[in-house]
Amino acid sequence: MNRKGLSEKDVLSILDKARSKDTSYDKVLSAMCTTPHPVAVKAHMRFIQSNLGDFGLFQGTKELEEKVISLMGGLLGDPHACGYITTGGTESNIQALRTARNLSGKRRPNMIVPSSAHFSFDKVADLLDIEVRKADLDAEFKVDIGSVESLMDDNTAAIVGIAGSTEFGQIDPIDELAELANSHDIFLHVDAAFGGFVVPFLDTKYDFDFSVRGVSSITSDPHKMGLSTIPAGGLLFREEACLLPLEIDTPYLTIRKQHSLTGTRSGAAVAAAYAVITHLGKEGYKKIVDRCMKMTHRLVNEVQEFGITPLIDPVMNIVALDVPDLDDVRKRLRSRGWFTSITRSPRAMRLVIMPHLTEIALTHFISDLKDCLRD
Ligand code: 0PR
Repeated sequence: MNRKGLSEKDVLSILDKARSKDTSYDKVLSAMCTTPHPVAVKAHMRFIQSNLGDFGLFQGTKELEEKVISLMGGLLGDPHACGYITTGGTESNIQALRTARNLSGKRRPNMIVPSSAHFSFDKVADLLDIEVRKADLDAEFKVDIGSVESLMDDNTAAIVGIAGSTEFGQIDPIDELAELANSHDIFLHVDAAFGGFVVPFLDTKYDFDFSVRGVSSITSDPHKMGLSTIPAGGLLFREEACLLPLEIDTPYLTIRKQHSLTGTRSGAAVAAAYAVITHLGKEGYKKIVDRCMKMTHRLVNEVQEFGITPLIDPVMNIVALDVPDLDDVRKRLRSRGWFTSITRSPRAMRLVIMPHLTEIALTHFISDLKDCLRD
């Protein structure tokens, strides 16, 4: 550490230099985060000192958190859902499975996840010592119910379904998973980290949330399509009893008990989530999702004109395109500034059409993709 402090001007100039190396979102088609809504940024700055790790000191922020959970619960089929604002999808998935494992009482627990599950479930398996069993997908990349059933046994503590898979944007048949979970009295967790702020606003209706009997918990992240600031994930449970296995005594804080994985945690992210959710309302989110879906369909229609097809008709604003010479084409696109991503199996070009993408940028991308196929 330097002995004498630098002037504020010098520090800010170092920061600006570092920031200039960061990518602006203009040409990013690989991210699931986006530029936060301005109202979220304002709210975040107002609560920058707030620490929900000791929420007895921050009662106002705690009330906002309860309201956010209730608003998100309402959007996900149960305004009486309980839970808390996490650091993101990974923490929510860890905590949901921790609850499931502890409630099950199994000594050698396993969980069944679709093979399309996010890598956070591999972290869950390692951290919580739960065996992870990956179920096959059907031709449309939804989890195959027969495969889930064949992997279940007496040690199965939880089944996981995804509403908005990271790679394909697909929605698993949550109602069928719920039937399995109900008939075997097993915990069912739905990972809607991405889909939580998309699926409720699609024109097609899906049964994926607490309205399905048997769904025990849901991950849904304000810092993805919720347009809130990072770090804001959501973990929601249908029943208060699900919070008990997470409870830890905190004798020397202003509160007696804590359910969160982290100790100190951002009240700013909670205020930001509250601000953007109440400011946009259902109509605001619907407009954003409609715009992303319109651009997604436009992308698919226009690339089909030069022979590129999607692996499935897009369900949400994530597209997997079957592109020949995938690695070379991606490299060429990268040299033109574009960030694309891939699906693992089958390998395809994965594109996420986030709110930061403009129609003009999309026009350029489609034209660059066409050129890069020929280069
Ligand atoms: N569940 C699903 C379905 C996800 O897609 C993700 C993240 C998670 C859980 C984990 O969420 P957190 O990253 O909030 O813990 N999906 C993206 C990914 O890891 C996140 C992402 C965001 C990737 C921005 C790139 C990026 O630039 O692939």
